Formats: sequence, C-alpha cells, structure tokens
Amino acid sequence: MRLFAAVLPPPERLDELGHVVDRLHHLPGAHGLRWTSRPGWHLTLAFMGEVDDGLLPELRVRLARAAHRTPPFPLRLHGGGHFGRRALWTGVAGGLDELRLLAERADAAARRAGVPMEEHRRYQAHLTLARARADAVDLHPFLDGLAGFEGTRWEVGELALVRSNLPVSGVRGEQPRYERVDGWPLEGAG
Ligand code: 2AM
Repeated sequence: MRLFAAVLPPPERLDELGHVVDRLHHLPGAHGLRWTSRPGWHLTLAFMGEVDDGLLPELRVRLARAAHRTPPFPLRLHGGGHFGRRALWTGVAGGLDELRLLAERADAAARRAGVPMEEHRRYQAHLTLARARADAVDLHPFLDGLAGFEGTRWEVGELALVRSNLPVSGVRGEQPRYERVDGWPLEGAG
C-alpha cells in the first residue's frame, strides 16, 4: 500500500484554515486551481510510496520507536508559500526544530525497515492547499490571502501513518483519499 508518515492537525485547527481557504476560493483564478480535499489535510513527515505488506510489522515497530523517543511540541499553521508556479500551501511555525527531528526520525525508521526511500531533500513543512492545472494561474493573490494567517497553536502529540488511496475512477482532477492507519504517541524518551 501507498504510505506516508504525517502530523494530522486537530479538526479545529483545520477549520480555522478552512475559513481562510473559503475566502481564497472567491479570488480570480481560483477555478484554475485544483483544491485539495479537506478531510485529507495533513503535514507530511516522510513519504514512503508503495510499501510491501511484508515490511509493515518492522515499519510499525520502528515508527513507534521514533515517536517514543521524540517529545511533544507546539505548532501552529502559519502563512502561505508555493513550490514553483504549481503548488500552493500553508506553512507552520513554532516547534520547527522538533518537527524536522520527527521527520528525520520517521524517514530513518522507514529506511531501516527496508522501505526504499527517495534521496533526502531539504525538509520543508507544508500543507498543500491547491495545485495549479497549468502555469497560467498567478498564485500571488492567494499568497497575499494567506500572508496574515496565524492559526491557534496546538500540541503535536502523535506520529501518524497514513495510507494514500489513489483515485481509480479516471475522473480528471479526482483527489486521493487519505486514511490514518495507525498512530503512536510522542513521548520524549530520548
Ligand atoms: P505534497 O502535498 O507536496 O504533494 C501524500 O502524497 C503526501 O506525501 C503529500 O503531502 C505529498 O506532498 C507527499 N509527498 C512527498 N513526496 C511525494 C512523492 N514523491 N509522491 C507523492 N507524494 C509525495
């Protein structure tokens, strides 16, 4: 199955973000963007891709250990950013060092469990809000709309394992469906 490790912000925090994103939907160009589905909003820590079922027991043990070692930390959704001209996202602020540490540990856990991980890229925490269908959409108005956004902080207390179910309908623009398959508490034991 297709898997990734993630932090799942609490529903109230996603509602705050949802109010801002509702306003973005009314901006010129909004129809040229494919908006991500809200029940699936997440902060990816480590993307694993297709994982053999045989690796799952070891992967779970190693992710549990990564969570056990890492302390809970505060985080809030914050501002906006983009990757090139195609992806629009909101970022995070607060315990960025702890978040990066958790991402590194999740990545290492997957590697040690035998998951062939992609090469390390610089970890850029983000929650993808929309992707442009073409380069033609000017993302600036959307970035302006996100610039002042400061979500309420929460305490990140769990490392989640999420399954990505890719659309099978063939309908253009249909979104993957994300499903939390497991989660481990952050315990800060070392
Ligand atoms: P994105 O939001 O920037 O696209 C599930 O696909 C999650 O894993 C998404 O948050 C996605 O980031 C992230 N991800 C990281 N690397 C990926 C890859 N090579 N393919 C698909 N998703 C990836």
